[in-house]
Amino acid sequence: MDAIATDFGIKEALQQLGVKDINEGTSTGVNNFSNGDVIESYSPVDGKLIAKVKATTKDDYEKVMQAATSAFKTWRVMPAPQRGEIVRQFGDKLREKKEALGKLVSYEMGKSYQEGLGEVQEMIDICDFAVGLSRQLHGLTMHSERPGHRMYEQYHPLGVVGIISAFNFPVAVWSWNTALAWICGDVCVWKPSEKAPICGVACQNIAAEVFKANNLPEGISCLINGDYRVGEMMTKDTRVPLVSATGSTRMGKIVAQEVAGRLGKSLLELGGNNAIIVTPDADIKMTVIGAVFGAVGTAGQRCTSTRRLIIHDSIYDKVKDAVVDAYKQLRIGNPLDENNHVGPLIDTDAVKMYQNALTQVVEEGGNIVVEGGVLSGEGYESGCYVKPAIAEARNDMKIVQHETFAPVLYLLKYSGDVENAIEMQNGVAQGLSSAIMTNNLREAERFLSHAGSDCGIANVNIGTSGAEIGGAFGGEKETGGGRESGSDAWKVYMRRQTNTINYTTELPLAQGIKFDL
Ligand code: UN1
Repeated sequence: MDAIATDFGIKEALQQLGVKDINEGTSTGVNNFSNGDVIESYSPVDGKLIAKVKATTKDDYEKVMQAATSAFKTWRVMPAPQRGEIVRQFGDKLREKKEALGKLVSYEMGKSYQEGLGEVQEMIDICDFAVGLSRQLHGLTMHSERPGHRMYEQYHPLGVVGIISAFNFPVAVWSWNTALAWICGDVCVWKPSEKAPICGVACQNIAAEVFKANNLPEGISCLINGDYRVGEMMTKDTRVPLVSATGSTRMGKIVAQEVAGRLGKSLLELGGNNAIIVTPDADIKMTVIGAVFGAVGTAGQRCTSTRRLIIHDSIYDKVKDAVVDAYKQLRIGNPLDENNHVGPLIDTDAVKMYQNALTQVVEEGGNIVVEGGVLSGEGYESGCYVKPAIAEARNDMKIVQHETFAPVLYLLKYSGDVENAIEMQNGVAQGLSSAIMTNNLREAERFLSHAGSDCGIANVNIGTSGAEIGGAFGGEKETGGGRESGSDAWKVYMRRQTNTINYTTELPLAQGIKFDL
C-alpha cells in the first residue's frame, strides 16, 4: 500500500472505504470467496499500484451463487417498502462516503475529481429514486369478460441479476442496476471491470455494511472479479435470469447471444457515436460549452461522449474557431487536482487506440485542426495522458463510423435543411445520445419527431453527455436497446404475472366456450 499516491488523500480515502491490499486480507463478505489469479490495479493517474484483488474461480463462483440464491429467499418476501428502507440507508452511507468514493473513482479510473463526485451523486440520486419507487411497483387491473371474475397483473422479483460494468463509470452503473433490482426483490452478482476492481471492492464494502447492520444476508450483494471468462460464468448460468451488461458493442453481442441461447433476458447499454447538430440558429456560446464538455469530459471515455459536431456550412468557420479556441484553455493533468479539466485515459492500450484513430483520420483524408499527442515528463509518467484533438472529417469515413473511446472530436459540415444534418446524425451504427443546438422551434421539433433522431437520448440545447437518472438511459441499434435507471426501467428487473380470480360458484370459460360435463 506504500506505492499509492499520498497526495490528495488517497490513502485516507481507501481506509475510509475499507479497502485493504489483498495481502493484508481483502474486503468483507462474499468477496472473500475469490481465490484465483491476482489482479493488480494500477492508477492511470500516476502509474502506481493501488491494491490487488483475486479473480473468481469456477468453485468460488459456485459459492457466490449459493450465497446469492439463498439470500434471494429471504429478500424476495420482505415487503418492497422495507427493501426501500435498506436502499435509503445505502444512499445515506454513500452520502457519508461521497468524497472518499469520488476520490477513488478519480484515482482508479482517471476522471476528474468533480466528475468522480458527480458519479457518486448519480448513485445517491438513483437510491432516492428507488426508495420512492419501492412503494409504486404497480401493475394494471383489467375488466374480466366473465361475471364475478377479477383480473389484474402483478410484478414479482426475478431472482439473481448479473451485472457486468465498464471501467468508465465504475460505480454509478452498478448502482443504477442494484438500487432498482434491490427494491424489486432481486439479489445482485456484480462483475466490475477488471480495469477498476478496487471501486468494486469499495462499493461491496458499503453495501455489506448496510446489510449486516440490518441482519440481512450479505449475498443480496455479491462481487466476482476477473475478465470475460468470469462474465461468461453468468451469461451461461440459467440461475441468472437477467444479465445487465455495459461496455463495447463487441462484448454486448457476445453477451446477448449467450444469454438469448438459454432464453434469458439481457439489458444492454453499449457503444455510442454521439453527435451535436449545430444549426444556423444555435447559441454559439452554449454550443461551445456543450461540445467541449461532451468531447473531453472523462477524457472522451463516456458512452455519451460527443464524437461528432455536425455544423451548418453558414456558421462552420465561426463554430470551428470558437471550439478550437476553447481547446486552448484546457488543462491536462492529475484529475485529483481541481485546476485540471482533463485526466488520463484508462491505460496505455487506450492511448494506442487514440493514436491509431488520429493516424487513420489523416489517412482517410481528414484534416487535423487541434493537434493530438501523448504527453510525457513530470506528472505524466503513467503514459496515459493525451491531448484532446479535433479533426475535420466526413461522416462516411471508417474512423468516424467507429467509436474511439478517447478525446477525438470530428467536425462535419452540412448544408441546406436540418434534415440533412439529421440524416448524418443517424447515419452511424450506434444510437445512444444526440443533441441539437438551435433556437429555432421548427428545427428542434423536427429533430425530436418520428423522422428525427433515432437515438435513445435526444436533447435540445444540451450536449450529449450528462443525463439525469430520472429518465430511462440507453439507446437503439448497436447500443443494444436496453434502458436503465429512471422512468419505468424497473420493469425489466421483475417478471409480470397475470392473475384471474373467480369469486362465483360457476366456472364459465373464456371466449364463451361450452364444456358441459
Ligand atoms: C456511460 O458512459 O456509460 O449521461 C454512462 C452521462 C452519464 C452516464 C454515462 N450520466 O454521461
